[in-house]
Amino acid sequence: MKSWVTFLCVILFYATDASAIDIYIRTAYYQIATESIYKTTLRLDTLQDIHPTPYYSSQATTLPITIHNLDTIAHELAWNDQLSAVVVPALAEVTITRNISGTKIYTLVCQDFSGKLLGGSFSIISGISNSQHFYWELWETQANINAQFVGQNNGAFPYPYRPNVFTINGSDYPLNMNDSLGLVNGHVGDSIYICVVNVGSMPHSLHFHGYHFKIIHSTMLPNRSNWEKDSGPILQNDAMILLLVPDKPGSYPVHDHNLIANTSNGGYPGGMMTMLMIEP
Ligand SMILES: [Cu+2]
Repeated sequence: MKSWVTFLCVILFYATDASAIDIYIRTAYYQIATESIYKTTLRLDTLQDIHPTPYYSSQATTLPITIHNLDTIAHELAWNDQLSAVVVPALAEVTITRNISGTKIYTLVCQDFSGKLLGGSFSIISGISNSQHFYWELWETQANINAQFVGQNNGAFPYPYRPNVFTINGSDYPLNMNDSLGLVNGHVGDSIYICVVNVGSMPHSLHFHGYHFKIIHSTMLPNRSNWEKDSGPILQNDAMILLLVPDKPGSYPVHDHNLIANTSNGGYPGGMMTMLMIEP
């Protein structure tokens, strides 16, 4: 009997443990092509790395999330579909929960001045964990004033705002060609899910060459579900799931249709662009 109780306790412990996650907020300095910038990240590990780490949930659940703030200022976070926010004090942690269900993307976004301008976000994606999936976090910054946002609890949005660094998952084209999270690899006829999150300070508009995509989910524009398009806006704070089913092989670019965002410090082509690499 005693061993059965121990056994059940162990099972319960692991069942609870498996459905809780820890995320870590950090603001750090990175070199992207010719530019030096600061970026805020919310990652599933304590590494200093500019790449996002989306979490894929395989089942409907109530997910406890412990947010550890590694920065020396407080950060305020809110889900992009909710108004209420949570403050995580400097060098402290706070646990929140989120109900997860359906085919949907839930994105936590920094709301404090520093974290918002430095693009801090974290996504939980449900319903596609067993499918081919990719993730694009869109973020841009203005390198020559970017350091001024670090550690500021409040401030005025920069005017004029002239961003010159445009990134997908924290790197720009062609540096992002070895980003396995974002560079789409697949075959003709595959169902490829692409999650797109815009945590920049301007809308971005993606143009797919070669293929159409179907909008599976959009937080900000829910009435666009099932629209099939080759281009469309990704509004600020929106998180979308796009479905791509390639009808032919080929290597095709995807880029921001606002061509200023297709540059890296003024050089074209660069910035917010990646590739769809489709084999027969
Ligand atoms: Cu184009």
